[in-house]
Amino acid sequence: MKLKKILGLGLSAALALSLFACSGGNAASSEPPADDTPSASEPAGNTDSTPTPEGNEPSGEVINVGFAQVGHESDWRTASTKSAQDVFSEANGYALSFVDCDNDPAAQLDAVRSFIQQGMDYIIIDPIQATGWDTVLTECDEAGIPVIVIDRTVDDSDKYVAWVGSDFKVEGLACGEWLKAYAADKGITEINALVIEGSVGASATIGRTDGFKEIAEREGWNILASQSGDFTEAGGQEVMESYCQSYAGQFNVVICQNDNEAAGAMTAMDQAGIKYGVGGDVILVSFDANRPYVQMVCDGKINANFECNPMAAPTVDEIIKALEKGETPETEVYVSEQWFAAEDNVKTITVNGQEQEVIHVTQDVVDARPY
Ligand code: GZL
Repeated sequence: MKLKKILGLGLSAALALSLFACSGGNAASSEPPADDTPSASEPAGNTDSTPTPEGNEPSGEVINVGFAQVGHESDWRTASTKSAQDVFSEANGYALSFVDCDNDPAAQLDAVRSFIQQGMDYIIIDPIQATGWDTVLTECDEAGIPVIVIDRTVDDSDKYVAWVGSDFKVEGLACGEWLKAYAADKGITEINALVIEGSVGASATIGRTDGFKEIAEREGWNILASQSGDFTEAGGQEVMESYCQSYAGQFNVVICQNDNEAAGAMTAMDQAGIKYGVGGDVILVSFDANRPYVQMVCDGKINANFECNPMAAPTVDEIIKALEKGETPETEVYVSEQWFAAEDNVKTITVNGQEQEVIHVTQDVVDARPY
């Protein structure tokens, strides 16, 4: 198995220029990953040390990819991992080295360094935390191994060739705008919210927290507490149990920053005899919109769910295949996401000047969910 090296400086400089040129468009592209991902029958990229010049077909040799995944903390993560394993398959011309970093930032850095040692052709990272990356990404750059970041963001280094993921602040803003419209329609004049945040230091947590807080401050809502449930069901239950003790009778909204925390929060509120969801005393909101939780929206247990699309791998495949052919790929791609609600009283919301439909969840909507 011949492992490819791409000239570090030459490639980085060229890609840095393309990154600069492409990053002018900050507007989120809501285009879903293109569905023209090369089919399994198309040859893999070349394996020599420079990108293929125009016109030369890739050699068809295997592309070696190392993927340092956050962990296995949530349904969302499972979907993200499955998408990567489906796309970076032997049939698609890849040899995937996958490391589940178990939510441990140090283990994730070790995984990336092991990929460098193994001489991977490409390294994919979903960063557990947004900072602490520049040293190891410099090592990747010096080794001439292009890095592609997916999902969460790296906020303290630009030494990667592309990023594919979500605008987490938009997700938080959408949650706030929906809640404003929903409360107005229901005649709710006071919002006393409890927030169960995701993992500390994760860009998903930072963005969703900042977005919701911005609307809460604009609308004069009270955020009674905001603690991390670490994106897990156990974490969500533990925080909600504490909230039920400390804020009994004081809250009418619970914001869970992912579905698994919402599952834990529901268990805690059931145990405390608190009625949530449609017709309940507490409005329950979640993020991710994995199918089982969109079903809960349909069933009225969750009032609204803001999708975070885990299917970045098909777009990463396109980026790698473009690089293999010496083309300049998209270097910043936002995955498309939808907003779901149990009732149809809020038809659309507008975030950053962009109006988007709020999908009223019926069983057909649930059945059509891809993950
Ligand atoms: C967000 C992703 C988050 C999900 C959680 O893009 O990183 O991590 O919202 C997952 O479910 O644990």
